[in-house]
Amino acid sequence: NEAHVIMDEIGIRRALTRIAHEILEKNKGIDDCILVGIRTRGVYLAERIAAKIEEIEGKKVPCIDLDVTPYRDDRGTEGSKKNEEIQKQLKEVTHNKKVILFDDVLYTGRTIRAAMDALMDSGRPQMIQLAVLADRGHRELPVRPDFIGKNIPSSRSELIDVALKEVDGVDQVTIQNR
Ligand code: 3GP
Ligand code: 5GP
Ligand code: MG
Repeated sequence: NEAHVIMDEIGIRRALTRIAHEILEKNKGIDDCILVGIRTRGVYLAERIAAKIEEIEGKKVPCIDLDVTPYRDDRGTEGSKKNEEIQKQLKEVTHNKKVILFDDVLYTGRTIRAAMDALMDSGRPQMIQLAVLADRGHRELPVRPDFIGKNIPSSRSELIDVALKEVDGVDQVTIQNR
């Protein structure tokens, strides 16, 4: 049951550098954009891209994090703060903005659906784009990423482990059987 390394530190860095350039190209710069990282690891991807964009473009881009748990259709929502804190915080920063969502792995698309719900509940973004480090397929909703670190065809029984320095001490994407 060994884990196979799909992306190492250098591979992740190059993929994120490419995505930063793709974001700048698609949006003709970074004006009116806001990066929204989905907890947990999407937050660090968004922060790294923001740092790269500042390096490349010399402009700061706002970066916030989003916890979509209260918006999921398939998870418990005990202590839901759906209608208060999250919305208030989001509304001020995302209204009329081009929102770029970040997640580490895209799978069924339900997390992204939940994230879009959270955003639409609180203001009206001009546009929503999606960036993921890994797309493993198996969508259950019509969700398609705009920016992809790596397509990782997987079987449902496999597990993709994303390790990022900020949380796990190392940058590495591996695949293994559950
Ligand atoms: P993340 O919060 O950084 O995305 O969902 C909590 C964590 O569990 C995720 O970290 C993710 O890395 C890991 N995980 C692994 N497999 C799955 C899965 O199939 N579904 C979900 N929701 N999380 C998974
Ligand atoms: P989805 O909602 O698209 O099914 O799954 C996306 C979310 O679930 C991501 O935020 C991710 O954390 C988690 N996830 C689903 N499958 C995997 C996987 O194989 N590996 C990891 N690391 N996370 C996964
Ligand atoms: Mg994730």
